[in-house]
Amino acid sequence: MKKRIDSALLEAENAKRESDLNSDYAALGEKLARADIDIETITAKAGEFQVAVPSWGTGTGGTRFARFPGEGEPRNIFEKLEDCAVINELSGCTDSVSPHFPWDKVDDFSELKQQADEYGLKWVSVNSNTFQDQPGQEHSYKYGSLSNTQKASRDLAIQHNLDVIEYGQKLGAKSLTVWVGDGSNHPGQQHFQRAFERYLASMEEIYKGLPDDWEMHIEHKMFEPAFYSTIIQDWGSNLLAAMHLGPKCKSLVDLGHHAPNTNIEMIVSRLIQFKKLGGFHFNDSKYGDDDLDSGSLHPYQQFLIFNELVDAEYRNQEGFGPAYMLDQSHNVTDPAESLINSAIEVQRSYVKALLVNREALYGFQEGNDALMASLELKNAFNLDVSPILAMARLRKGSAIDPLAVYRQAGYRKAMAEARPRDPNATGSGIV
Ligand code: PSV
Ligand code: MN
Ligand code: MN
Repeated sequence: MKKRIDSALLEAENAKRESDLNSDYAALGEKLARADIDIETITAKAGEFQVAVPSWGTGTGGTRFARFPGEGEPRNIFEKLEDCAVINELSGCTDSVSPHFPWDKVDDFSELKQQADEYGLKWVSVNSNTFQDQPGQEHSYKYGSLSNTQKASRDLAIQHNLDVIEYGQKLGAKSLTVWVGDGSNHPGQQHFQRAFERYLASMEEIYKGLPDDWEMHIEHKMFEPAFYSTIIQDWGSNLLAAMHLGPKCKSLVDLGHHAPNTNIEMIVSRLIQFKKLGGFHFNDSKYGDDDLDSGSLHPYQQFLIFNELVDAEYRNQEGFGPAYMLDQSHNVTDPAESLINSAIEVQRSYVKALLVNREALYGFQEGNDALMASLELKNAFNLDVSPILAMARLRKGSAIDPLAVYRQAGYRKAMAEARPRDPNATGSGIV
């Protein structure tokens, strides 16, 4: 497999840390063994865990006020893929990429697929973009796309989604994620029911174009860019649409798309129960769709979500198999560093959730022992599983300390030279 980080450097950095890791791992293994948990089983599962990287996350995001790009940022999808390869090489848990069209401009899909294959990267969900007009676009999305009152705009948005499915097929992807910015800013501006009917009719056309082995994922979002109402404002509308459309359509949960304090883990449980959980966009937030690094503010919430996911896995819940992905906007960090760190934080939540004694928890729940039930979760959350994560990385040839290797490699500096900044470049993910 083609590498972008010097293997000699990676091995030397790992060698410096290996003996400390072995001691920490042995100590944690002993501790877990006292609770009848086999550390090797957990480490093997950690090694299997993967979360996809969004192509747009590899560049500085920006806000609606400004964008402050860093040196050496990728200028096209091929360079974004290069950064995704680095992120995966070091973290060992991001073996797939999710592209966004037409932000990602591709002339030759086979060339792009070949580059991904060489890096051992897969393509997962493809994302359509009908939340902004493209230069020269004939029928605007200013008043909505799939739910626009004007048929010509709706048709354009439908056709774009069908095109995106075709691009995805060329790359070997298996799902389409649809998020639209449709909504209204003024009470009375939009007839709620008619707008939703138009949206559903448009989505039916896209659904018809899905290949047999594909899924379609709908992303709900409470507000922004529309600030009074949004067509798929929450998981309720999302689920209604997914149920209306059929079994290949499922709901996607982006953590930042809910009101603060929403019990997201319970939404996740409901979607699991009705076989409608399509996937996740992980990120963290304090106020709205802040798109901050995963687990940077609410690691316990992220753990509680994984508690539901691992529970479904444990119970062999039928129809369960969500796609995991990051969806973040990096404004003050090196995007590659944030993505490495965030992927590991998501993996950390998964591993901690594996430590919960499910049968004990069910017993506390049945016996209405609220305190012991909550401690069963809290004790798992409080355990530092870093040695497991580091060991999983070491065993697959990734870095014990990914950020240290990234910085030692001087990757960003090298890219600043290799990728002189295009003064006309626009944002690679400003939403
Ligand atoms: C919308 O806020 C969103 O979360 C959707 O996933 C978009 O595709 C993505 O952000 C674009 O940045
Ligand atoms: Mn998202
Ligand atoms: Mn978002």
